[in-house]
Amino acid sequence: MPGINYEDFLDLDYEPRDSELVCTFAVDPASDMDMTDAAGRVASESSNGTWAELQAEGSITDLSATACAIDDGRITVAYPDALFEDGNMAQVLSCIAGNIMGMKAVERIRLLDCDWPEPLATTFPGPQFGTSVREEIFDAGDRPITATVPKPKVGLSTDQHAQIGYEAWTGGLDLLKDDENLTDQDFNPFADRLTESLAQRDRAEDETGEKKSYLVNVTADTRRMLERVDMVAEHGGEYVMVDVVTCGWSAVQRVRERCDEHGLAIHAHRAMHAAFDRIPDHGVSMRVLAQVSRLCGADQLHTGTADLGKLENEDTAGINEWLYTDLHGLNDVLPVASGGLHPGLVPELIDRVGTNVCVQAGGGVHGHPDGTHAGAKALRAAVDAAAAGEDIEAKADEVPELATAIEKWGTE
Ligand code: CAP
Ligand code: MG
Repeated sequence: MPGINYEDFLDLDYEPRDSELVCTFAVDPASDMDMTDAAGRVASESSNGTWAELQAEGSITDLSATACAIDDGRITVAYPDALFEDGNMAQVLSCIAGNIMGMKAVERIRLLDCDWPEPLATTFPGPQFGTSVREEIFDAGDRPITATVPKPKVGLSTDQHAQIGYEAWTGGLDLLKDDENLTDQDFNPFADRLTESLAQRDRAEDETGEKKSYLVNVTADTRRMLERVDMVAEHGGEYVMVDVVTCGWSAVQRVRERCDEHGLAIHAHRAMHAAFDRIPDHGVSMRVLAQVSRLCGADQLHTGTADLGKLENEDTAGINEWLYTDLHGLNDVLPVASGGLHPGLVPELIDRVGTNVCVQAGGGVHGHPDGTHAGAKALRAAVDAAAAGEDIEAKADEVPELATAIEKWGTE
């Protein structure tokens, strides 16, 4: 009986089967290791191998992954379908982004990309709505939908928060969004905020004749999240917001299941993603986190501002493109551009990411010299102009709030 050792996991002539999950890693081997040695160890440790050569007695199911290509610091690994449990993202990630991230055989390792095969991908639900929210909820036509998050992030009372929502909605924005660290604290309890904000939403809808909605942050342990999802449905919301990385994929899967029962959409915020994806040669790429979010069922997902805003971004346009492409019949995902945006940046943003997105601005709305309502008008005017291919400066001649925003923040 042959032993199972690291070399058994390397076969550069191997052609992955259609049913296999194929992952690409960037690998910097440890100083005493060459790329071939490192590749065998990546495939081994992420599937069924370990450091010791095994004497496999009798017949066992062969669940070995195969390192099948090495090219320019990158390795390709194919994983057999039977290695994975259906619809269990935690288990999948424990294989492909687990122990290998810390093994001494590599100096650095980054999971760059995954090619998800149909048998595995279709055990996940994918988004319930995806980009169709623009049409189905808002009837937004060719323009991006718009959102704003009250600032300061925390500390506003429930009344103040709901009032800001009213001003933003009546100023022309589609969505009010909670900030990531606002959940259910004493200064602004979840249940009160939900009901008061939705009451203001109804008022804003009556006054504007436009559909408005609220991204209320349900993030917590799973039990509390599910209770909050039920409350949102009961009070007539359309969405919940979940911080998908901090609460974990298994929790997201449960929320997706519950949202399906209620017909609620999921807005995926991604706080902590940079702990995985910011160092370019280590960790898990945002591209893969986006893939995981889609499989688990996020309808809209923060993917950055294509480098226009305040935060580091990884290939926003490329990730968005992937979120739109066919994935074995699963719905697509609406990308959300957010982080340091203001009206003057919108034309360039839309140039870089297109109009099938949500444009989200906090400081760039509430920091307007004339307040939230004026800031909302300015952002909506900028989005309308850019989506229609009109010059933003010409639009500013018609919309004084936009002129003031441009005067304050410029157009770059
Ligand atoms: C934006 C934001 C969002 C970030 C998240 C903030 O506020 O509310 O959480 O955009 O980052 O707290 O920073 P501003 P990303 O509009 O005032 O910048 O979208 O990259 O995941
Ligand atoms: Mg935030």
